[in-house]
Order: sequence, then structure tokens, then C-alpha cells
Amino acid sequence: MNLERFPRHALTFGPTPIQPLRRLSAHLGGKVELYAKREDCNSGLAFGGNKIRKLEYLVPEALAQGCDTLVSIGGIQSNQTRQVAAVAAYLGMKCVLVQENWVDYPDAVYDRVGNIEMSRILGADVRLDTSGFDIGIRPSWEQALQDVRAAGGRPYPIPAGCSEHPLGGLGFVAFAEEVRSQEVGLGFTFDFIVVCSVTGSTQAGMVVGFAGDGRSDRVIGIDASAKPDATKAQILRVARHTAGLVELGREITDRDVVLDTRFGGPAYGLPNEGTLEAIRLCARQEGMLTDPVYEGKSMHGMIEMVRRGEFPPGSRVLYAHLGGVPALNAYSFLFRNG
Ligand code: 5PA
Repeated sequence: MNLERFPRHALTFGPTPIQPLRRLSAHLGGKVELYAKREDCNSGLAFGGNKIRKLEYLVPEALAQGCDTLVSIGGIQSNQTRQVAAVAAYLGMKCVLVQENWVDYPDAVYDRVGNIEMSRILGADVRLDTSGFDIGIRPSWEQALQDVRAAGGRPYPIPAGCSEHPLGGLGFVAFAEEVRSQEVGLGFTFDFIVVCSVTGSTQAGMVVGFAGDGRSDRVIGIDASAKPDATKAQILRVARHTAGLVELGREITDRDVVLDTRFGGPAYGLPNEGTLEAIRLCARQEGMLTDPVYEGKSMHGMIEMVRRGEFPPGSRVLYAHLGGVPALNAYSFLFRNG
């Protein structure tokens, strides 16, 4: 594997901590040991999250090309766009964000609080767009790039979740390398890694990174898109491309990509009862917050898999906490009674 040949612009505090989830593990019967790797507090840049690690590999190219404006896209409560806004501010660049109507959620302040509020405070030019959920390349985003060019600026395009970006998978190859070196200190290796998937480059990077020691199919993706065919195809495509970049030395196939589709419903951005129960349980057992769009769904998946005995007894399971908590503010009605 050859990750070193890609420049990395440090945006994180350093390796993220791995914490045992002792009370949650015991509550679920104590047969499986759960741990969390805290990508949700990986950086001082506007609360951090999984995009910061991806952006570490995109920023050197943006700087080398002399770009002055980062242009990205997501839903109204996108974590991606908040993190891009923070990185732009930190680098002294401008930022244009297209925020589409990915979630049909009627809360009156949905487009005022949480992530989008922070993006505005961070100085981004936030543009609301009425289009619905789609993880692909969008005309509104291409228009935003055009607008920057027309005004004499130099845009740097960052697609949804960084996933269609040619370098978008590298950050989570680095995550796998980091886990491997932390495992040396811990004195054991993880049997499974649980990760939430929507646009796919987080899992894709992990699949490539953990292919190095034969663990690609131990990365259990929990779909939160509720359109798992598109998500799975994107994970596979990004993983194949990323494997080529880092010269993995073997093809990534369908068998390397595990995507569990049981927990993503009823729709992207809308939690089900199990999502909400998992958010509350994890918060009350561990003091660790998760959100109803992403991490609550992967937490639900992990908890259910333990309850159903789907992890063999004695397994050590690493939950990748990818951030997303700022969106909780936009869902305050759901938690009005706790
Ligand atoms: C996101 C994504 P991938 O998109 O790489 O599959 O990651 C899924 C994911 N957890 C998991 C959190 C907290 C996330 O924010 N968020 C997107 C966004 O616009 O914020 C790209 C969809």
C-alpha cells in the first residue's frame, strides 16, 4: 500500500482516541466488547467529523491549483458543508455551499439551526435549493462552480461527501492505518468495524485500508441513505478507484463491500423508532451523543446485531463515530420529552 505519496494537510488534532463502551457492552449482555473511535471529536474545526479526514487529502490539491473558493453540496443539515465551511475559513478561502432539500422534515427552524447555522456563522455563501436527495453530481453545484468562475474566482469542487472526488477515499485508508497502529498498543485487533454509509467514500476508504490485512469484509457498513443500491455501487466504485491510487495490489470485488440495509429507513434523514431508542440508550449508557440522520442509524445497527447474536461471542467491535451531532438541534421536537 502506498498512501505516503499523497500529500496530507493536517486538519485534525492527530490520531483519534479509541474508547471502550463498557456500560453499553455490559447492558447488551457482555458477550461482545464494543469500542468507539471518536472521529466526532477529531478536530477543533467547527466540531470536526469524518469530512475533515477526507479533506486533509483534498486541500493540498486546492492550494497547489491556487483556488480561492471551496464549493460543496449537501442537504440542509449537511455535516459535509459545515466542515468545508470551517476548513475554508481556516485556510483563508471563500466558500459556496449548495444546500438541497434532502429531507422532508417540517420543523420550522430546520434551515436555521445546527449545521446550517454554523456554516452561515463561518462565513459561507449558503444557497438553498429545492431539489431532493441524491448522492450524485448535481446541476446546482455545477452552477455554483460556474458562478464563482464568472465572478473571476477560482473554485475548488468538492462533491457530496467528497465521494465523487478522485482523492475522496484516501482519508479513510489513513483511518485504517491509524487503527492498525493503535491495535499494536492495545494488544489486540478488532474483529469488526461498524460504519455508517451514505455517499460511500468513508466505507470505501476503510475497505481498501483494511484489505491490507484481510479485513475488508469485516467493515460492516450500515446504510443510512435508504437507497442502498446507489450507495453500495458508489462504495464499490470509490473503493476500486482508491485501491488503484494506493497500489493495493489486488482488485476490490463485490464480496469486499458489506452493506446492511436493515436500519436506514424510513428515508434518508428520518429516524425510525429503533434509531431513536439507540440514540437514547447510547447517550444514557455512555454519555456519547449520536444523531438521527447518520450515527443513530449505525448505532442502532450495531446494538441490534449484538442483541440478535450476530457477532460471535468474544468479538471486539469498533464503532466508527463519524460526527453529526450538530444536526440534533434541527430535530429538537423528537426529543422534547428526552
Ligand atoms: C456522513 C455523511 P459517507 O457519505 O462517506 O458514506 O459518510 C456517511 C456519514 N456519518 C456518516 C456522518 C455524521 C456523516 O455526516 N454526510 C454527508 C453530508 O452531507 O454531511 C455526505 C452526506
